[in-house]
Order: sequence, then structure tokens, then C-alpha cells
Amino acid sequence: MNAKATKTQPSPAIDKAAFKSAVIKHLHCTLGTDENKANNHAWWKATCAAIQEQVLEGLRKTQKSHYLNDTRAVHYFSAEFLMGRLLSNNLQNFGLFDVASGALKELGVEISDILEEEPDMALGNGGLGRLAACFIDSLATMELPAIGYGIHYENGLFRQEIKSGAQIERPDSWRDYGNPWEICRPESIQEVSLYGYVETKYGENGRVLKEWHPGSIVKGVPWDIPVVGYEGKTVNVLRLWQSESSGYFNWDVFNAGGYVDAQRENVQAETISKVLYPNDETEAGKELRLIQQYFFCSCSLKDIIRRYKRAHGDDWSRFADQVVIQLNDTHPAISVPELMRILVDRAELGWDEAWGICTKVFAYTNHTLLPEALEKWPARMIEKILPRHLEIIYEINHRFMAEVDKKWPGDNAMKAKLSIIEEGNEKMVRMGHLSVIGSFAVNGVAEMHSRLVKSSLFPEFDELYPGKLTNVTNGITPRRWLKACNPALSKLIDKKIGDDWPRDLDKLQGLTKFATNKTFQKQFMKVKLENKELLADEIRKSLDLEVDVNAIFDVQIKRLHEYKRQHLALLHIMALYRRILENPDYDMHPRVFVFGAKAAPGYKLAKDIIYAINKVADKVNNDPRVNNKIKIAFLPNYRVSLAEKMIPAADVSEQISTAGKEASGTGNMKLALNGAVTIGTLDGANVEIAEEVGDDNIFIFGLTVEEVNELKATGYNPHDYYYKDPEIKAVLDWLETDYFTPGKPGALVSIKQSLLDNGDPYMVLADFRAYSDAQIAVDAAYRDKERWAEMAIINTAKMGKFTSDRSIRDYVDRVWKLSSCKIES
Ligand code: AZC
Repeated sequence: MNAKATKTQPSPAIDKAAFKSAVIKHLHCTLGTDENKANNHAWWKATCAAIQEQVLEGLRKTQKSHYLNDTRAVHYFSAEFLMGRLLSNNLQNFGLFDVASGALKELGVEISDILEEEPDMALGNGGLGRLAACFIDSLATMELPAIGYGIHYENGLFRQEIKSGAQIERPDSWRDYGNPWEICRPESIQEVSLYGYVETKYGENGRVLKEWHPGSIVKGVPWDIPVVGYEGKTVNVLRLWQSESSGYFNWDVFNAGGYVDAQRENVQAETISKVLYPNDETEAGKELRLIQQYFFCSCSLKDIIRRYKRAHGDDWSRFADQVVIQLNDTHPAISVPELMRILVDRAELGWDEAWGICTKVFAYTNHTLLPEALEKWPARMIEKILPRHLEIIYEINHRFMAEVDKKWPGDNAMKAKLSIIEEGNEKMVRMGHLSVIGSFAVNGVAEMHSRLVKSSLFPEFDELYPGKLTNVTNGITPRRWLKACNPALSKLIDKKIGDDWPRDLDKLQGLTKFATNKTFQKQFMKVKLENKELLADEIRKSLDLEVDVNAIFDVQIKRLHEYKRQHLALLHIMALYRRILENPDYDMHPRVFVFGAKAAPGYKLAKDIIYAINKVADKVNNDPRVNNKIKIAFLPNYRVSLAEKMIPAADVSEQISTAGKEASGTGNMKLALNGAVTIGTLDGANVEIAEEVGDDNIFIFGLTVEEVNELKATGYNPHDYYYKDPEIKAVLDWLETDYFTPGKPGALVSIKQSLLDNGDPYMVLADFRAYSDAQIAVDAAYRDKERWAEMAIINTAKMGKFTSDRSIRDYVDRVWKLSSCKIES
């Protein structure tokens, strides 16, 4: 018996006829065209404008309710928000998707075509940026007063093209033809100071006063993107700052005939929000990057303070009751000295009072243990750009060193270790230490990661501040990552257990009892097959490659990084290929290996791995001896909207990072939610996924963190594996030939070198055999159709824990202490 559908679907605010006339009105009055002339782009814009009417009405009511209730709010500071497309999501959240689709159909337009017109808002790199986007979705859905603050990059993450196998970066100009969602708010422009010098003065009672005389001032122009919660009640805002010249200093230059010089200053100011740094998990040691960080933090803090003062005037005593700021990684850590500067220099509070406020306002999320990703800035650079902030950082550190001395008297090594300042050839400011010291809570992003943050990254801080370090396991929004991206599965689930799971993902548990039901298994796998057909179309269009939808769709989608080990997957594919060449009857179920990954433009080996995957693909896909048992599809320009097509079609989810390196992962959650079975290491949130689905429904392999550390300590030598395992040797040697790169021997050799000469830092060879064995187990499991269907269903059914609503609930309870606010209509 099907469970009775509970009626929680948002009830549409307008009907089909009204939606239709709204679209036509915007076609005529906003776009100046008509039904006969409009192309898909115009239809897309008109549809956005029609729904934006609802969005803005919701926004107005939300802001009014928050203002009248004088709510405490969380301010999510993040240099990245990877929003993707908004139309389908906004329609879903208002319960207007079917209404819009019906209305457009009557106008002769397919909604799927116009959804494709929307450029992704790719204002982020990967996991950290997409997490921020999922979190603001959940905050709005849970009716929590929240605002996202970030940078209005003119160019988002580069568009990836593949030319002769290699990655080429092209600019991403996402708002070339206007963005229908964003609203410019010139009334809330802020000014940001940079450079210059600090003057010391003496006030009453000999009080030392510091005055920063900036060398230049830029304008921060806010653009608001409305964030619609599920069922459309709360509409929060993502406020992104765009830099512009203030025209403050250059008038004189201009009047003196220095038009070109004046323009130069404009260009410099506008450069600040021009591009997103394409690094993921590596530090970008650039002056402009520090300026970007300070720029958006300073604008955002001033914006928060302006709003606070409107309600509370100069009474700072309630500031920390009203305001909590979450620092998404250390990118916004400069906010700590900036708030101190505002409180001490501008509001003239005493240091202790100011510090008391600061350390009640900030909380910090750590997203990685990789040393190369832990930000450090040369003190000299900070001194040049933000002279007053460096003084403040020194003062924070001076007082902190006294605390350390109290705890560990006379222990200078401890002081050197914990200091915000790293001494050496060049003095560096450790942004992680500054964040821990300046925050009241610090969290990792999965159980295991948070444990490692405590035990290996910040053990002394954990001792000094018991209870400050905590865990909040990441999550993903099921509205985008199941309801919107996989409509067929969503409808099947609705029919089976009711339609309130998008709000309460634990409800998916209800599917467990159907996991062995033959009819349901067939329905579930039929949906999977249809999704695979859609992806097969995409692969055909994009790569001119035919793939068999009855093959296992094996998906690895994430940024390209050695620690994520796309090259482990590649070596395994090469090994399979060899096995087939050696034995044409090699018994395996056909498999399509699907990849999506961008490499940081300066990360040579990562780009080499992309090149190698494509070169191996060329050979394998066109080799008749393979008899279609293996196909390799590297889909270019991996991004949110492409993920939405790949994830519903996956049978197998590759989560194969070196244990201890992937803080959490969130793609692992999205894939499992859509019924893919994970092959993975005990790393990040894989550990918690395994706990949820049970050992029988996941393929875990490889070294554990403890084993990785032990092997490292006792001396890991990849040559041992190379010489002992003939298959490893054969595959690595193959890379040195010109087999995959005809006429270009050695074109793939850098991968072999990194795994042998460079010591295989991510222990690819150590895990190879275990991975290969796990893949054999996957192959066997897939051939048992019923068993596989059961596993897939269990994976979907057990993902309740990984909704970002649960993550937000954890933040609210453990960190933010926030209450929801009902929106009055
Ligand atoms: C990522 C982590 O690598 C990933 O494991 C995690 O799921 C995600 O953050 C969200 O917490 N980190 C980043 O994207 N970038 C940096 C600099 O850590």
C-alpha cells in the first residue's frame, strides 16, 4: 500500500492563466518584444521576471517581519557562493513549477529549453562555495533570519574547454546579458579604505588614539540576490559587493586634465571584484586576493553595523545578542581585526570591551587540513594594505601570548607554535590562528575531520579553550539535489511515502521497507535507466560518444586534485583495458566511467591528469577489441547545472580520496541520495555515510587514517608496490610510451614520476590493489539486479542525516543560538 500523500506541497500563489499573463506582460513591458519574436533567452527572462514578482513580495514581507521583531540574525561571510541556476529552484520553492511549465506549454514553449538558457552563477570553486549555497537555502527554508555576504565577481570560475585533451580556461561572464535576479542597492553603498598610514594621537587622560589615513578609498556597491525558502515563506538575501572607484581622490587629477590617470584609478578599483581566484584547496598568495577579502568583509561589517544602529543607536551592549557572523574558512578572517578597529578606533570602546564583543560574534568553520590551503599572509603585505589592522593583529597576539604563558609558563616553543605570527625569513600572519582566537566556536565539517582538527591541527587550542572546537557535519539541500534535479525519482518517492520529505529528509527512511519489494525495485531502477538515457544524450551531444545505458554508470565529479585521486581511477581503468587486451573474454559488466573536474589553472599535475584521462579515453573508446566494455566520458566544464544532470544517472559514486585528506565531501551525499552506491575510502563524511547505509550497501576499501600515518612514519616506498605488483608496473610503464599519445612519447610521464620519483604523496599505489578488488566486488554486485536495486534504494532511504537542514539545525543549537521568525503576510 502506498502511504497517503500528505499535503505539504506549497500551494501555488497564482494559477496557470495568471502566470501566463505575467509572462506575456514581461515579454511586452520588460523586454520590449512579443510572443512571435521572442527567442528562448527572452522567454527565460520573461519567466524569471514573472516569478520575481512573487520573490520580491516575499522579500519585502520577510524584511518587514525581521525588522519589526528585531531578530537576532546569522551573517554568513563567504568569499564563495556557488549558486548555479535559480529559475527552476525558485519555481519549485514557490510550488509553481508545474504551473509555469503548463503556462509556457500553452504559449508554445518547453520549460526544459528555457531552463537551459540560464547561465550558472559560478561564484565559487567547489565544495566550500556550494556548501554556502546549500546553507542559505536551508536557512530560508527553516525561516531563520540570515544574510549571506560575499563578492559580486564579474567573472565566476573559468569556463573549461577541452582542446586535444587538454584543459583550456575561458572567462565566465555570467551576467553579460543581464541577470534577472539581482537587485542593485545604491542606497546601501559602503566605502572601504586601503593603504596609507596610521597616525598616533593622544586624547583625554592620555588615551592613545589611532587614526588611519588611507591612501585610497573604493566604493562597495551591494547587489542582492533573493534566496527563496521551500514553500516560499521566507525570502532571505545574498548580498554581494561590487567594487567601484569612489571618485574620491581622482577628481583633482581629473580636473587637472589627468583623464587617463583618473581612469587608471577606476580600473584598479574595479579590479577588486573582477575575478574569482580559481584555486581550490591551495592558497593564493596575492595582494589582490587579500584586498578582495578585506573589501567584502569591511563592506559587510559596515552594513551590519548600519542596520544595528538603526535599532539600537550607539548602545553596543546588545550587539553580540543581535549579530552572529560565521566565517566560511579563513577567507573572511580579516573581519576580526576590522571589527576591533571599528569598535576601538571609531566607537572608542576600551580594548577589553571590544574584544569581549568580537569573541561573542565570530564563529569559524575549517574546511581543510591540507597545509597548502591554510592561509598565511606576509606581515609586510598586510602592513602596506591595512597598516592599522597589522597593529591590531599584533595587539591581539600580544595579549594572547600572555594567555599562553599563563597556561604553559615559560614555554617559548609553545608560544612560537601558537602565535598568530610565524617567525622566519619572512614574518607571516596565520589566518587560521587568528580565526580560532577571535571566535567563540570553531567547527570541522564531518565527524572524522573535526576529530583531526582537534587532534592534529589545533590540539593546543583545544586544550586552551575546552569546548570551543566542535563538529557540524556538512549537508546538502534536498530541494535542489533531489526534488529539482531528479523529478522522476521525486515523484516516485512522493507516491510511496508522501511529499513532505523535502522538508524532513528523515522521512525517506520510509522507503526502507520497500527496498526488497520487486515492483518498487523495478520502478526505482526504471527511473535510474531513464536518467541514464538523459545523460547518454548529453554525452552524445557533448562528446559525440555513444554509451550503453545498460552499462554501469560510474561517476567521479569534483575538483581535480591529487588527494582526490582521479589518477587512481585512471590507473584502474588502464588496468581493466590491459586485462581485456590480454584476455578478450575478460569477464566484466560494461562500464561507462564518467568524469567531471576542473583543475586550478596553475596546477600542472592536475592538468596533466585531465589530459591523461582524455588521451586514454580516445584510445579506449575507439578500440574495437574493448568491445564496448569500457567507455570513458570526460564531460567538459563541470559545474552545478551539469552536476544536476550527472548525479541522477549515477550507479556508482567514486569517493576515493586518501584517508584523512577530504574534510567531508558533499558530492558523496548528493550521489547516494540519488541512489548511487559509493565506492570509497574511510575518509570525510564517507565514514558517516557508511554508518547510515550499513556495510552491505557501500564498498569501502583502502588504508585508514591510522594506517596512512603509520605507513608514512615507517617509511612509505611506492617502488615496493611498483615492483611487487606486475599490473601496477605495467600500467605505470605504459604511461611512458606513446601508446596513448601517438608520436608524443612521454606526454603522460609526469603522472608516473609523481607516483614513483616524487614519492606518491597521496599513496595511490598503496591503495591500488584494494581499490581494484573493491571494483571487482562492485561488478559482481551489479550483476545481481535485485540486490543492486535494494542497495540503491537503501542509499536513498538512509540519507536523511545529510540534509543541510540538519547541518543548520546543528549550527543553530551548538553555535548560533538563533530563533526562527514567522513571516506575517
Ligand atoms: C572543501 C573540502 O575539501 C570538502 O571536503 C568539503 O566537503 C567542503 O569544503 C565543504 O566543507 N574545501 C574547499 O572547497 N576549499 C578549501 C579551501 O578548503
